[in-house]
Amino acid sequence: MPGGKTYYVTTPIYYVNDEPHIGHAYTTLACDVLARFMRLDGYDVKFLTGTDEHGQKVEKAAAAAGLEPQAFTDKISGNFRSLAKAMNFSNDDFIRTTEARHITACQAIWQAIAARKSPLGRDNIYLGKYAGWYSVRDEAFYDEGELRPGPGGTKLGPSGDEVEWVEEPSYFFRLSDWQEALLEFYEANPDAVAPNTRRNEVISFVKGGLKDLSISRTTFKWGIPVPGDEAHIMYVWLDALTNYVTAAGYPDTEGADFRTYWPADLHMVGKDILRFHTVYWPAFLMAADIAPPKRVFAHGWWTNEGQKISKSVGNVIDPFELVKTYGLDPVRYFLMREVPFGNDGDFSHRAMVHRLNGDLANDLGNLAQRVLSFIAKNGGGVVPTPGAFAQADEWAGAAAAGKLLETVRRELSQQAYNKALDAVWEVVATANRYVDEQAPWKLRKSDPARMATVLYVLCEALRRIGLILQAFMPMAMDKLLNQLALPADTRTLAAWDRALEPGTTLPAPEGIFPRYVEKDAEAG
Ligand code: ME8
Repeated sequence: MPGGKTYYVTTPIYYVNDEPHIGHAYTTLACDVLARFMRLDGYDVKFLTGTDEHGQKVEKAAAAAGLEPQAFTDKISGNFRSLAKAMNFSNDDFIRTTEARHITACQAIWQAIAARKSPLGRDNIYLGKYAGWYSVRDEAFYDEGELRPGPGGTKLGPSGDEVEWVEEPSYFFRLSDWQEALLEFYEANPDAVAPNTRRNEVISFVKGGLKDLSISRTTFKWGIPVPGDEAHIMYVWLDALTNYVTAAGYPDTEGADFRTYWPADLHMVGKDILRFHTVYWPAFLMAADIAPPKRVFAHGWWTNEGQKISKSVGNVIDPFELVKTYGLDPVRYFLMREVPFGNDGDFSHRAMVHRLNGDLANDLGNLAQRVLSFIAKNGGGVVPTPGAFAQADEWAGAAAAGKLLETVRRELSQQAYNKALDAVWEVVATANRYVDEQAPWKLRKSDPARMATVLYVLCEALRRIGLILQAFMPMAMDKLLNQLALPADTRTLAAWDRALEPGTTLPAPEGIFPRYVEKDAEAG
């Protein structure tokens, strides 16, 4: 799409052997909302997710399941596709790191890095020997100073998982030579790492000095062979990070896909994998003479009723269950609204029900319901014909809704989902107040022309709210816009100012957000 507006957004690729949980759903949802919003706003969007299938952790899990790693990953890689389906994610591609296109890209990026010199004129990749601590859970190397004692004389990495001592021949990436180039990159690109606290964290980490990074392993087999030395397989993080360029067609850097979508506009990640994405990844890319991504945003972590989520505690939140219990769009809404994006958040049943019954059923659902059923009963079931906007407050209400798009665009460009939603709900609240103040049920007798104007203003507010919220709650907003009889080709943001056609017949209104009723309350 030469010259067009394009947007490339990615999730991390998920460890294939994990059961999908709320953290995975959250990261991908944040990307889905942006992808949908940018599409509505006229961008040619590429939204990528997938599974991370190599490495020691997967090899061990396969062995425990009594399968060869390839057969094992083939068997379970569908779990994350099922999650995408259950959450109504609109990804354009799903990558598996065991695919041929990815193996080609990884070997090409290795060769591109190896073929070039570091900024200090040395080989970017050299053969050495690694001796140090490794966490299989994190697939990460740690320094002694980053460890703490665990049970029975073991040592634990920063994430609380046990580390093991590894000694083996290894290729190294000359990360230490990239320190200055990285600092210059952060300086020149103030938006490249977000939020700001994370940016500062990364800069001070890099300023503290970088050590060369082990990028190959020899003591197990499940990985991509190092070109030219097949006794080694590539370090799984170099392999995994490369997925983002694989999906853009690398190594075909002259191809349409790469030229259209690379550098990526946004890599969305959790805070635990910030260093990989904002230190190692841009360094690998610069070494291979590829532009780094424009932005990496690190979001926070969810806890469950105040407790850290972990398999051993048994409090993992299953997104499939959440959707079954509360409904898909309420879950999508809750995750994006409840927590300032970037901060940690707590999931609780109480908070979820509070949002569902409060924001969705009472505020937005009720607004739509009272306006649309009033029109069905008293307005002939058609889009009302407005008179003049006589009163200043009508202009104010309509103007608030009109400005919404600008606000939401600005907030979403900063991944401030909760602020975007706050702005929408301000309009919802203004509209609800407007209904109360204008009391169309009184105007019906006293001034039917004004009643029609008031109802029209409200339908227009609902149209604009619905247009924006399609990115967050696509199915529920489809229902709302259907009830306004809005033609499908005017459901994009290009039609923001295209007001409803008076006289259009409306379908019978129906509730959009059923209230959540506690099981015990139902029984009693
Ligand atoms: O890290 N709350 O994959 P992964 C919020 N394969 N987010 C959470 C979370 C929680 N409780 N728990 C996990 C990997 N996450 C690598 C990525 S990318 C080239 C390779 C998030 O399946 C976590 O922060 O362990 C991360 O962004 C994502 O889930 C996937 O984690």
